Amino acid sequence: MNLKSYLQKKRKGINRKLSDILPRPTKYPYEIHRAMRYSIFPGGKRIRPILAIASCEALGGKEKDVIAYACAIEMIHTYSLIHDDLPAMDNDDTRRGKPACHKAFGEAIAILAGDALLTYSLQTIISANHKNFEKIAICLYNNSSTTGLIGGQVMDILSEGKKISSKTLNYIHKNKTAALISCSAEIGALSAGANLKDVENMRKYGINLGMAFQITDDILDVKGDEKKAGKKLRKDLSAGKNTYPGLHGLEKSIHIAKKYSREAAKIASSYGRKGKILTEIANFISKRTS
Ligand code: GRG
Repeated sequence: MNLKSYLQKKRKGINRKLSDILPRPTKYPYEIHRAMRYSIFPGGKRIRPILAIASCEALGGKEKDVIAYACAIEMIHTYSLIHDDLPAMDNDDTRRGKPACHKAFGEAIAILAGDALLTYSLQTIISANHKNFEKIAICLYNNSSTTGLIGGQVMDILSEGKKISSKTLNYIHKNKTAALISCSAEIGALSAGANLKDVENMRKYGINLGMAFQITDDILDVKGDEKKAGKKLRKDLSAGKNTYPGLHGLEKSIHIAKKYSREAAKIASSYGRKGKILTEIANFISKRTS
């Protein structure tokens, strides 16, 4: 199966499972369940849950072993997007091609929808009751907490409008973005019952992939569709955002993104045919255009 068909197929399965797990919009209190579903569907690229599945499959597991965890990761990712869009944080009006949750439901419900998705992620992990569920929970919440996603977000906010070192920018990118991507690949390995070496390899694969992903995201803001990029770049500059091209220049940023991408592909390709999809994802990540 080629990468495009693989991604499409996995996205469908993930959306089906998310819809099964999350409370129906007809369940009382309706507004919060509608807001959660509004932000989760139709969703974005679903790169994190797809990675969890691809890593599980590369290590001999099956989609059914990991799908619940993959959904829990997407819930955490979506909660972080809802909160990031709030006026107190990035103050974005749109997300995933439609009004941001706080624009559609108001700030209070948006905060609660983010909180509820975070809470549901834990319920989902516990209910799945996998033999490795404690390790999976520790991995997911370490990487989402102040030692991961939240830590990166805090440093990003505190660095706004300041000139920061490349060490600080790497800390932000590693924690805000690469941590959740890396733990997706790691959780895939844990769900497959992989050995310590393979779990560690998937963690390293994910860190490299996550860095390539975020630096490419920074680059796309500069290089992408001229109109959109111009608008976004102006917004980033006015908000004093710190980005790779801002600190290292465009050419060097492209070079570094490719380096991370190559390193991820090298790890994945050491798994031969089984690592094919992970290798293709790594090769694609720094070439993506959206
Ligand atoms: C509020 C705790 C907290 C964290 C917010 C996610 C986030 C941290 C900020 C959003 C802004 C941003 C550029 C984050 C970097 C990570 C990133 C590129 C998120 C977008 O991920 P995609 O492109 O989104 O995978 P989709 O919509 O495709 O799922």
